[in-house]
Amino acid sequence: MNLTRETVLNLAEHLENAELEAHDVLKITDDYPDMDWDDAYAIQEEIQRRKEARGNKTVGLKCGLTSFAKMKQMGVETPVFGFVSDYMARPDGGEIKTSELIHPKVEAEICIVTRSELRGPGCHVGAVMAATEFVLPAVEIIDSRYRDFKFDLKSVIADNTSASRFVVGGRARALDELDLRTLGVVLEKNGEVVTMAAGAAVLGHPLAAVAMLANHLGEREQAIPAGTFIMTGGVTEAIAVAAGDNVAVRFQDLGTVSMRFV
Ligand code: OOG
Ligand code: MG
Repeated sequence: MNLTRETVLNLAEHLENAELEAHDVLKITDDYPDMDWDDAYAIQEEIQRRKEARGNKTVGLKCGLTSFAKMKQMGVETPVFGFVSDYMARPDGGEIKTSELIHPKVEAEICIVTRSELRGPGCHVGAVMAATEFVLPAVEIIDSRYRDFKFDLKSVIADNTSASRFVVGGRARALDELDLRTLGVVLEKNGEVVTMAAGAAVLGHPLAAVAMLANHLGEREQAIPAGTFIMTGGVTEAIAVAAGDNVAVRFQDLGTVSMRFV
């Protein structure tokens, strides 16, 4: 840790206010070039603590920058981890207000709910398979608080990996009914196919992202509890959306998740 506790608290407040008031800020590493990974996650943890103190429940964990398309789009090579809160959830087929957001983008994500605890180090895809209760589809709406969506890894970790809204689809399937590597995902905006991928785009297997998350938490002496909803990261590049756009993502074997931006 290179930042003082006071700076961590101030940066958490600064970034969370930008989220809640929907205005952009400059990336924090411009002013704090010496901040390290632990500082970045400490700022994110303080944002989580602030939300929980206000009564918002943490309802899931997210992996980000796990697909080659996303890494290429953002110019980074390392996955990042964050959380989602209850107030970020929107119903399938519902409306998403763009006035509450800065510059939203949508991502198609393969998600799981765990049935037993996962604890690193040494967590691997097999352990994640054994701990998976079911698989379900989701669309994440990311909204970096940084100007023009430009950031480096430490800045985006501190900003809770751009977490903003998410929509979970209604059809859950058992893992043994699916091949997550070949599971196809087609993203449509206003009735046109704009991008598509298969599950293997995420680190070769989406559950590898969950193993990385367990190992990341293990370094901090934390575990993924049983019953945790986990988003494994966008399978394609993120797609910018604006008021008036309709998005539908068709997941092979898992149904369609849709939403309208107003
Ligand atoms: C960071 C969050 C990325 C994903 O699924 O890759 C993410 C960003 O690109 O703003 O959630
Ligand atoms: Mg995402």
